[in-house]
Amino acid sequence: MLVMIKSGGAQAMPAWREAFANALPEADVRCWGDPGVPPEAVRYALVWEPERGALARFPNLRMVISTGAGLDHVLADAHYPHGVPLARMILPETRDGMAEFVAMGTLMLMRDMGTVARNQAARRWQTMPFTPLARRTRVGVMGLGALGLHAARYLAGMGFEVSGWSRSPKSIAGVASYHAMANLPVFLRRADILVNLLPQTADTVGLLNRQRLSMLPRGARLLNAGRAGHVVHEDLLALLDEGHLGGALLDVFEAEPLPPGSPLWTHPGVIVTPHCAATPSRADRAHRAAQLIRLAEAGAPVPDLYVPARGY
Ligand code: NDP
Ligand code: OXD
Repeated sequence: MLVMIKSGGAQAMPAWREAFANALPEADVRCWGDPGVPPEAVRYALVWEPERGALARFPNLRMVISTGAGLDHVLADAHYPHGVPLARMILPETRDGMAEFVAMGTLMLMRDMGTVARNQAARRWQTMPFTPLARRTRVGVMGLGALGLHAARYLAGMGFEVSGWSRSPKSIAGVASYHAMANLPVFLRRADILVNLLPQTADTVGLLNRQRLSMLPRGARLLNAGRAGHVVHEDLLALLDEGHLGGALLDVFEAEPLPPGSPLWTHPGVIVTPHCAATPSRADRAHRAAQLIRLAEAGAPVPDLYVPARGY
C-alpha cells in the first residue's frame, strides 16, 4: 500500500519512514513528488498544505489525512477530489499540547509577560501594581471541539472563570456555554481573555474584526491559536493602539514564517509565537495515521473525518 507524504520536505522523510516502519510496516512510504511513483499507485496521502490540484492527480486515492488538526490548508484546494474522505489528525498529544499552550499563554497575558520580556531586553525595572489572579479572570474559549473543550476544562481546573462558544449547544461542568452567532456578543462581553480555537471555515473567517473585538471588555486580551484568518489584524492593532485591548498572543499567521516586515513582530502589545501551540511528534502522527489507514482498509468507520455540511 503506497502512502505519499507531504510534510516537512525531503529532510523529514527518514523520520517518517522510521515511524511508519514501526506503525505500519506494510506501507510503502514515498516522498511527495517522487518521480518513480505512478499516480495510480497512490492509495493514501498524508499532507500539510498540498499544492492546488495535486491530490486530484491520484485516481485511486482512498483517503487523505491532514498532518494537522485543521483542514483549511487542504480545503483551500478547489480541485480537491470530492468523494475522497479527508481525515484530520487529532491525538491526545495535540489536545494536551494545546491545553498546556493555552494555559501558558493565558497566564502570560494575564500577567503581562510580554511587557516584562520587553522590559528585560531594555534593562528596565517596572513592577506591577498588584498580582492578578486566575479566579478573578474570565476566559472565553471560542470553539469547544477536540481542542477547545479540553483547553476550557484545563483552564477551569486552574481556577479561571471559563465560558465557551460553539456552533451547537453544550453542557460542560464548570464552563458556562454559549452557542450560535446570536449569543456571540454576550459571550464576548464577559471575556477578559479571549482564546480562539475555532476552525477556519466560510462562517468563521474574519469573525474577530473591529466590531466583535470591540465587544470585549476594555483592557481584554486575545490569544489566537486557531487560524490567522479569524482575526483582522489591522483592527486588532488599531484596538491595541487605542487602548481598548490590552495585549495579544498570536501563534498563527497569514504568511508563515511571519515576514520580517510585519508590524506584529514589533508591536509592544503583541507576543508572537511560531505556530508551535500543538505539534505532535512525527512518530505519534505516523502511529495515528496508521490507525486511520487500518480502519479504512478494513472498511470500518474512520473517526475525525471532514463533514462538508459543517465545513469542518
Ligand atoms: P473541532 O472541529 O474539533 O472543533 C471546532 C469547534 O468550533 C467546535 O466546538 C465547533 O462547534 C466550533 N465551531 C465551528 N464553526 C463554528 C461557528 N460557525 N460558530 C461557532 N462555533 C463554531 O476542531 P479542533 O478543536 O480539533 O481544532 C480547532 C482548530 O485549532 C483547528 O481547525 C486549527 O485551525 C487549530 N489548531 C491550531 C494549532 C496550532 O498549533 N496553533 C494546532 C492544532 C489545531 P460544535 O461543537 O458545535 O461543532
Ligand atoms: C494544526 C496546526 O492544524 O498545527 O494541527 O495548526
